[in-house]
Amino acid sequence: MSLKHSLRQWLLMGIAGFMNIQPALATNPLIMDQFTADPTARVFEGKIYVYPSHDIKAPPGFKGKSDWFVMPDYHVFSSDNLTDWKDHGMIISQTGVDWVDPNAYAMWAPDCVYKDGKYYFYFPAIAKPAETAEGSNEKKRPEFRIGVAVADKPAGPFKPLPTYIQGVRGIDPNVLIDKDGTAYLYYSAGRIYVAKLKPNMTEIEGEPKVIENLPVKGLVEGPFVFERNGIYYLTYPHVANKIERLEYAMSTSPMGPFKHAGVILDESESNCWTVHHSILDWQGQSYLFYHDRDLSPSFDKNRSIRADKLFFNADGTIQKVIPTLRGVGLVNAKSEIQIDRYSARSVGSVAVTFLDDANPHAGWKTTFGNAKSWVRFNEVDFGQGAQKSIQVRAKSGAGSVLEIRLGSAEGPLLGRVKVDKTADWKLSSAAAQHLPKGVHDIVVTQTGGKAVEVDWVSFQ
Ligand code: FUB
Repeated sequence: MSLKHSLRQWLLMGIAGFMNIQPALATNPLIMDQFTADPTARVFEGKIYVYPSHDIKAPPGFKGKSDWFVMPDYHVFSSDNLTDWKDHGMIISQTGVDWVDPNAYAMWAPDCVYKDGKYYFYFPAIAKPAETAEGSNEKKRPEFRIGVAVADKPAGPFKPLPTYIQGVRGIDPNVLIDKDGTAYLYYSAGRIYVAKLKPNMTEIEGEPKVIENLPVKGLVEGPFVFERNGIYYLTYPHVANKIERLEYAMSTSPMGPFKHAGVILDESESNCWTVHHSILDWQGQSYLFYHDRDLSPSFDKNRSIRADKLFFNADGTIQKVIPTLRGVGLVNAKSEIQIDRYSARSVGSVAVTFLDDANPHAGWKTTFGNAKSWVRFNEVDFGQGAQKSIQVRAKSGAGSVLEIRLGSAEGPLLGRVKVDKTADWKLSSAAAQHLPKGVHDIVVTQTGGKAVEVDWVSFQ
């Protein structure tokens, strides 16, 4: 790594670390420095807030199962552009809630809603094993309950209530506040249940009811309900085959009856067993937030959150979401453009691997195997197009050449960067020409005949 590069990285990380903002990536996964799962995305106070759960590697002395989830707490993240994500830090921990077993590491998928000036954060966790059941020596079995924490602001501080919601046993809470102000709590416990919440948002009215007409074969969990043009959509992960995929059902009422309507997201190509999601409208576009195992290919209980665009058909049905590496945020041309999160690539001869297998959080590199191998990276924001040079962080055992073009592999040439023979990562640069204003796709092609590894490309 060159001194200049180290200094720049250090400065970027320093600034980002100070403000808890990640260097802008805008790509999938959304969060690189930690594992995140089960994202519920909401718009509060003009920003996107994402409430995921938090997977970690088992800490020393961990007594649970080695191949299972280890989930101690929750962080909240926000963004006003889908590119820069700010980590507001930990908002609730298993050690800070009276009723939660502080050693259970089972802070599973949460939700957060706003009502009458307060933010209500709903989270499942394993309750402290109660002392002996009344009148017997029998120990109560640990069970999942759903708690509530309340805040004045979307990032907290959240104050957990001393006990869980009475009458509810299960996981994956989701709350819909209907147009008339009535709030409904959905959750899963083998099947999906719904109960009306009292106006205090912390107690249910009557008994929870099972939602009928959903698949009964294969696990169904993780409900996320929303209303659009008078249609209520109940979306949920379901194991129809071997692992979860996202399906949905439609109704004209929040309590149902719902009718199964189709699949939103197919099973993950990575074979991640779980998927868990939410759907958000932001500035006229709908987005699916979900998770996969990008930062942990060999252990799918260390997950990472993603976002991709979601589209409705004219009749209100939902088109299948196409999962991408590219994600949804615009990428500034001056940033380190991570072309390994490409939008498209040539067939064969392009490989994406971790920069450092021992530290997946450092991200990936792209290896262009032979001449004519290329990747396209969509939606780079050139602003006023005042950049003058192209920089590439690359290495090549025999030396190579990269061409960067606008739009397609045949598009206008923006520059040709020669990468000298080097065993170490090195910055190579070339003058840029024809740089456009505004947002454009770029294509990076290897034209030098020898393999070259690329960390990132940037326009300065
Ligand atoms: O993250 C733990 C559990 O895995 C969630 O609660 C489920 O929805 C599944 O994603």
